[in-house]
Amino acid sequence: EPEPIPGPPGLPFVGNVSDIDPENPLQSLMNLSDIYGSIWKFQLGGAARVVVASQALMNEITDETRFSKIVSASLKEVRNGAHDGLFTAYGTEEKDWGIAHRILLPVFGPLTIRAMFDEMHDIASQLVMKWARHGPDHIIQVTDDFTRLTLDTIALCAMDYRFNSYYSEEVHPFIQAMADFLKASGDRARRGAIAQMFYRQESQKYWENIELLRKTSQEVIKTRKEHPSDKRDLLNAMLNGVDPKTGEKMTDDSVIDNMITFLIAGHETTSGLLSFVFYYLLKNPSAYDTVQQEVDEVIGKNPITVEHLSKLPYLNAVLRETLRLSPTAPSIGLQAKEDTTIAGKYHVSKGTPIIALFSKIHRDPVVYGEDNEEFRPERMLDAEFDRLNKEFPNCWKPFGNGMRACIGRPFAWQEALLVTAMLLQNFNFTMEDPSYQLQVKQTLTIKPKGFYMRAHLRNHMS
Ligand code: MNH
Repeated sequence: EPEPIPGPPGLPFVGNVSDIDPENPLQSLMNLSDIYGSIWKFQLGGAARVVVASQALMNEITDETRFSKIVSASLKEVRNGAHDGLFTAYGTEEKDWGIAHRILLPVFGPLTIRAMFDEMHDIASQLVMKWARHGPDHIIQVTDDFTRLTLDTIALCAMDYRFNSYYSEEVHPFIQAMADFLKASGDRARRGAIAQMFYRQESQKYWENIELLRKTSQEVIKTRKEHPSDKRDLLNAMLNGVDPKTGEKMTDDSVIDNMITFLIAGHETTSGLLSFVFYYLLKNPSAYDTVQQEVDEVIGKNPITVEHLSKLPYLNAVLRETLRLSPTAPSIGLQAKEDTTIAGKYHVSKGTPIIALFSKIHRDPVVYGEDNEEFRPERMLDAEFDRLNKEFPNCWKPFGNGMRACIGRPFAWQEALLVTAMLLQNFNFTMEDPSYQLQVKQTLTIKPKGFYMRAHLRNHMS
């Protein structure tokens, strides 16, 4: 017999609106999971949502025959700008999703991503130069500089466009439009359609920003078509690739949708990852020493090459452990394809949004034990990582699930390995405020708030 899904009692009209802190919904969901357990539900705007917070239940809902991705309220707002680009497409049945997915999946394979190493290295070197020039007196705004890095990198690889973000305090109009568009998307989703009517000016700006993003992308395409190159970048792949199934190419509109998609999906998550990596390393000196030693042994004072990146198992584990504790895309939305029963006893109706809460799933004590809150990269070294994933399938899901999982994962991984290794090779870092306690800033993604550090060039010392 089905049992009711537990959850906080709500008010008849507003539901559980007072239980969720709009500034930090993630923390609210985590706190409520501590009270209500591995599956619970709440009401917002008259609609039920189910939260899943354990590995066992995550494992159940990763079954793509029973569950599929849902485009959440905020993703729907992003969809106004990115249409059925990969990230915001409704389903795998959408024609443009299928064509783009089949053309781009091999492009994001390890081999093609290796070909983008030089461009990634170019942008990463600029960051090293900037921090070297500024010296140890300069207080580094960690997330800001990593966001400049990841944006410039994805723009160079996807649009052949140099924003040169390090050189100016002013942001490029395209970047500003994108940032404002993303912020407005979140705000609009929270507000709902009726309240939205009171924000006419903001609304106008939102649509103007979308227009600017699409116009700029159109010009990039025009330029590349007028001056073809044989670069193995994302732009050429999108313009020239042929879908093996239908024989079709991506339309210009689909190229624009996905160019904007890559810029949106491809920078904040990686920037957040890099920021959290340095936060956790600085909070955990023994992990810091171990990873720096590895970099010194493998790369030493040599110029870093793409071959080095596969020889850094501890750094690899540091990235995994960082995304375990601070998954920068903190949750994904799923839905049952038909009315169903979860955990053998909870009824979930077709289409009800299910929030897979990574930050809880990744702390499941059944999987990660007593020290689940600790940053311990050793548990993420290949042998142990493989054992965990075998024994507890889907216990680590920061890149999402199945067909709709992150296509940019190898890109992000190469970039994060490269940047972290180069920075550790060149600098010793210190935390600006050693007593800093982690605070999280949440938009579509999460980042450490108010986290600053200093960079001391290493070759002065050896
Ligand atoms: Mn990425 C989807 C996490 C880097 C492009 N990404 C997803 C999803 C998660 C995710 C989770 C699934 C979303 C959902 O189910 O609604 N992504 C990450 C993380 C990083 C990341 C944690 C870095 C760390 N992503 C990148 C990069 C790019 C990218 C870099 C592009 C260069 N991601 C995508 C795209 C999708 C996606 C595109 C949508 C794929 C699809 O549905 O077909």
